[in-house]
Amino acid sequence: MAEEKYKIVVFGAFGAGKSTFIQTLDPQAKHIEAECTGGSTTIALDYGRVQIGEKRVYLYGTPGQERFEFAREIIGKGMDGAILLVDVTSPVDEFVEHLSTSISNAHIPSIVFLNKCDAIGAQPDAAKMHFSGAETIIVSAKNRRESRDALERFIGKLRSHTREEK
Ligand SMILES: Nc1nc2c(ncn2[C@@H]2O[C@H](COP(=O)(O)OP(=O)(O)OP(=O)(O)O)[C@@H](O)[C@H]2O)c(=O)[nH]1
Ligand SMILES: [Mg+2]
Repeated sequence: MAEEKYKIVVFGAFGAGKSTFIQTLDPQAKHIEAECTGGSTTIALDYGRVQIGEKRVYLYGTPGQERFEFAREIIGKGMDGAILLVDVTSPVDEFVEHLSTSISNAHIPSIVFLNKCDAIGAQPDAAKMHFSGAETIIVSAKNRRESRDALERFIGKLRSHTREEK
């Protein structure tokens, strides 16, 4: 049986946990980053691969800083699905709204992962209400089992298709 391939792009604000999520799912994931106050930030992209049964999933993480809009547009080209990763330890702001609207306008399957649910001060219920029109899953990107289960649930909903090349 031919392998199915999916390009999935992870969107989210600065520090939402996109790189952590991809690294947790694929320890061999590649990441281009720069130092910033309090840690590091993605300046180009994250790239990881995950095998789910017959399905090969190519994960692309976008930079969360607002000024990298052009990078998000390029990385998003040809995606089969979009994940919006939301940090539930801080309120949903205008930028996250903007990402959510951009994903809706792309007319591709999408899902909201409510991240950092393990952290003190996490408010998943408030975030869940905010995205009441979308499917949401509670995760901690630091937890491999939770991250993988959430990804599997999303991939399972995507229309099955087979591609020669991506
Ligand atoms: N407690 C907790 N911390 C998390 C979780 N996911 C990520 N973090 C932390 O949040 C911080 C930012 O995580 P990153 O994965 O770098 O976030 P990012 O979305 O890639 O950030 P940018 O590339 O700058 O947009 C790091 O200190 C992570 O360890 C989580 O599920 N729980
Ligand atoms: Mg990052």
